[in-house]
Amino acid sequence: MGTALIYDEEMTKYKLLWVDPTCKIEVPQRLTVSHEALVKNGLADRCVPVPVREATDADILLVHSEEYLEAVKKTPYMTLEDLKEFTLQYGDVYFHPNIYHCAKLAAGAALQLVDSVMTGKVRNGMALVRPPGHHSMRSAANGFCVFNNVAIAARYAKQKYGLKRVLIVDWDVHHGQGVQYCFEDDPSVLYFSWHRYEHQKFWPQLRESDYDSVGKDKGAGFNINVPWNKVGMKNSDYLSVFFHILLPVAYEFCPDLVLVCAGFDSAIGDPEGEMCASPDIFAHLTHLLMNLAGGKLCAVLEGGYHLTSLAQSVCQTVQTLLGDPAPRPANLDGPCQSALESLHGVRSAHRQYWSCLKHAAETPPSDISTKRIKLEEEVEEKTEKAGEEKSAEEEVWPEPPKRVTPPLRTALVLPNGVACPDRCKRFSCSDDPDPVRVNKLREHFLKDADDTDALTALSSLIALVEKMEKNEICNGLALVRDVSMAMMCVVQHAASALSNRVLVVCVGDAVVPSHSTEDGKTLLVQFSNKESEEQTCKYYIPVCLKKGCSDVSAFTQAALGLLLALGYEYDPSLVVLVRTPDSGLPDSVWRQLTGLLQGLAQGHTLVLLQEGEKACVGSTASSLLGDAAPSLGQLHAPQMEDVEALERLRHRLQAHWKLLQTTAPGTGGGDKH
Ligand code: Q9C
Ligand code: ZN
Repeated sequence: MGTALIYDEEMTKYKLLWVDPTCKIEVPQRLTVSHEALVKNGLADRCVPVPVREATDADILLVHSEEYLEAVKKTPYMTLEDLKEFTLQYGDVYFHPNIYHCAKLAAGAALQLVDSVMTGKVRNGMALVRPPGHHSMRSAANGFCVFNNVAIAARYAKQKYGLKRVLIVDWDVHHGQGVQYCFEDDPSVLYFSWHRYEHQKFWPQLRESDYDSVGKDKGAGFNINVPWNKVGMKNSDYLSVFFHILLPVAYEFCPDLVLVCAGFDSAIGDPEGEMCASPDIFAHLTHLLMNLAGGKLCAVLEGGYHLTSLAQSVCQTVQTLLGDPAPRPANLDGPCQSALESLHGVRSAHRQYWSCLKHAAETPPSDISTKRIKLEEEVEEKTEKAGEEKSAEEEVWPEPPKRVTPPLRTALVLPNGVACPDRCKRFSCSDDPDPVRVNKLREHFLKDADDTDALTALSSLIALVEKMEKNEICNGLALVRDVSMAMMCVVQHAASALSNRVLVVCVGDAVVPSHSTEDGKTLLVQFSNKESEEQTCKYYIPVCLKKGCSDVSAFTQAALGLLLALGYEYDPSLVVLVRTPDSGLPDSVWRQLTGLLQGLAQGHTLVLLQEGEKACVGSTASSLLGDAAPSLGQLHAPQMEDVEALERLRHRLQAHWKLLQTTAPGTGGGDKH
């Protein structure tokens, strides 16, 4: 199951024909540089090429009015003067004799992508298109957009394939107000957008881009706006919003298809966004969405105006869609104050609609609005001063390092008699065991010094970890007699290297090496139903859930809002994932967890399972190979006790772990409890 890439040079064949400073950034090279970068990095060749088509009138009318379509249809025949005049009735957009043709191709490209994914021709894909779409409205062009490509695709997908729920993630730095208006009262399409807002000072300066526009009537709760009230937002700010808003809600919503308004003006260097997130953050944003909807994800280009930044971001996105492990997420130092205020505002505005946010703190609306007025004045002063100096200096950032994918994806250490699944390699060091190591293992871990099977298994395990450290193997799975011993053994080995950090995730109540967390080289998170005394160590985190791991909603909430956030901030070089036979964790959740955790440590995940668990080898290996996990179904509200326990834990830990924060200190918005 591959990745579709849709691109057609024809969409480079229109441009601005007159002087207009607001439109001059939207150039044909946006598409050529993106495509050339994909070719240069060998990514285009690995994709399935899918041709564009023209969207039909019927397709376009799914979203736009007949009058508007008829008006746009006339533009190819207009003189320059007519085009200028026609353009004037809309905001921040330009027309060209060939733009109608390109706009039909852009919308058609989105539909071709939906068809390729929905018919199973590919798993996911990206369409590189111009003009973009998310600002265009039922009867108006706007913000460089003519037809609303993604909105049309969502309606088309619902109609043609009978989909019940579509998620639209708009990570472009502008608010896709056209998409919002289209689905405002529609609970079958969940629209999420973050955008530069600056308390309504930034284009398109709409009151309805704020977090309190949550959708209307039946659609209430299905429109999520995250306003950025400052420029300079970084990777931590973006990831915080994913961990504490988008992912919990998306998992609860359980979409049949994910569409991404993939604008890259939210990356560093972009003159419009003025944000500071690095291009490789898109590897993570993509990865984190890739296990929703059984992996059915369609990314459609929107904005992105710094040609180098844009091309890098497009490559990161496509390479991740292809299944290559994401680079280590560096410098996650927690969200800034302003991002926390937004996070808090969004979560409280949506707490009545989503059970995963029910526990979010309420904020008296008066608090925020007075704050807004005060801030507005500050912002005005600042932008005036900064304006002149800023435009001259160019932002610089290092080119994302080439993502080298290990020659072998998944290796398994299995006892004799257990078959190795397809596409994986059975791994053993039995031909060449290092005698020094064997002795060490015998001394430290084995009661019965002559247990050669156990010795071979542990030696193989260590050899496998070493291959992962050298990036010769991406990930692995071992069926072992004693998971506790294997865990201990791996942790001890890995921590012996100076720079290594190991994240150990234990699902179920095995004996864990909790004493190895003192030096910070191991972060241990254990899920079980065993109440344990309150921990004081930053690196040993027992998570106690009432029904252990059998409550899918509670576990998912903990995995997204707690474990992922901790894992990203810790930035391990290896993830060890352990499950005990009695954990109670359903297979679908296990596969989701395995998939999500591969965003860490460049995908270096080692799964340890107890010997008896042969039945899980196939599905676990499938997740390690990068296959999408099955959906969890729409999630219900977790038990109140669990929610409260998780909140208490998050609250206690957020002093040490900044990515766990969801409220700004000093906003009067402390959590309930
Ligand atoms: N600072 C998209 O990214 N406003 N459209 C320009 C000048 C227009 C952006 C204002 C921005 C439109 C798809
Ligand atoms: Zn944009």
